[in-house]
Amino acid sequence: MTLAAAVKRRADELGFLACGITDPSPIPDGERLDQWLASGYAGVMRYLHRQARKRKDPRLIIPEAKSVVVALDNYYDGDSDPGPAPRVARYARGDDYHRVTRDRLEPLADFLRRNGAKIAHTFADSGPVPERALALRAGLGWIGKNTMLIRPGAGSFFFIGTIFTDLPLDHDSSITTDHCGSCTRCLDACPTDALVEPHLLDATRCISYLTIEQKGPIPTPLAERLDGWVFGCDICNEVCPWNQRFAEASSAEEFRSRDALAGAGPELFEQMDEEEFTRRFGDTPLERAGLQGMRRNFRAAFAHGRTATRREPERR
Ligand code: B12
Ligand code: SF4
Ligand code: SF4
Repeated sequence: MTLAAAVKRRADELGFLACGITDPSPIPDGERLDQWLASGYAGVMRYLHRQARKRKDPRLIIPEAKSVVVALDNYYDGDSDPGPAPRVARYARGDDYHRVTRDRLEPLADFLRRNGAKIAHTFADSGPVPERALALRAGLGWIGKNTMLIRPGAGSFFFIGTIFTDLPLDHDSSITTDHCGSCTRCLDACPTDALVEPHLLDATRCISYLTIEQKGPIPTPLAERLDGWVFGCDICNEVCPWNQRFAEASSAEEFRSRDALAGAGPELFEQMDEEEFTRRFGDTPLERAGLQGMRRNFRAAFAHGRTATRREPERR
């Protein structure tokens, strides 16, 4: 068995959904990133502009790296409907994935070290890594019209983790087949029309950005369409037939739903101070939005309830 095959077998034993290997050479889709940034679609996520060179040329991230091991970490928490507001996106109902997926990658990095790697650096949304582009090139799936990396037979409810290593491993070839076909369910279902065309997301309209990344008020026309979401949004994943058909609950205990907001009323964050917020949510993904952000999100989501915002898409 080649070392590359052994790495994949180890990833499977460790519970990853899939594992592929690519190299850190410049990504062929760098122009997409430039155009996306130039269109202003990144909004206040200025770090994406600052990291653009490295995102386009991953050799700049760790110059000694010869291979990138890419692993998909399933976070699907079962098919429970989050109900009306407050709705928390599935990826944020368990422990904070930045830490969890990196911790889960560590035994795989150890395996590389035991096989001679001097460098085995893990990332999970924790650096300037073009994770979808590398996963695409590692043959792990295709980029759907909702911009997600989708894996045939698995869907898209997973995180993408990477290990940059100096080991020269056999590389996989990318899946070129686009399995979206004529489907447009994600574009039709997006409540804020953030998917401006297939494969093109205006993040400044995306509920995930509006409730987590940006710290200002949520513009009224978009706040009216939050559809009950108070942290992230799953709609363009939920409606995808590949998830409806293939998503299976993760076996990782860390991703089991412990949605601390289930059943919470609109007043939850109104009286809370920073100390209590940190005590209750400090080690959860909600920490990223902060107390002020969660207060803002609750006000908007409860003011414009889930059913009130259901509407026909404007696009077609
Ligand atoms: C910024 C960001 C966001 C922004 C912008 C999202 C976006 N679509 O760009 C916001 C805050 C809106 C967001 C939301 C979400 N995010 Co986010 N996000 C990121 C982050 C940090 C950077 C993404 C980025 O660079 N975007 C800019 C665009 C231009 O780049 P890109 O999407 O990576 O696309 C590249 C390639 O895919 C390729 N490409 C794009 N389209 C096409 C089409 C074709 C045909 C081809 C060949 C190539 C190609 O070219 C692009 C440039 O290199 C990544 C982590 C990372 N380090 O990369 C996570 C990441 C993309 N997010 C993730 C997740 C889980 C989410 C949410 C589901 C969370 C939620 N439930 O709320 C939503 C999904 C919304 C959506 N439809 O994308 C996962 C996605 C896993 C997956 N299966 O794809 C990532 C990879 C984090 C991780 N480590 O797992 N996110
Ligand atoms: S996450 Fe929600 S708001 Fe963002 S593109 Fe998908 S459906 Fe639209
Ligand atoms: S919902 Fe349809 S168009 Fe959108 S990503 Fe899934 S298969 Fe592709």
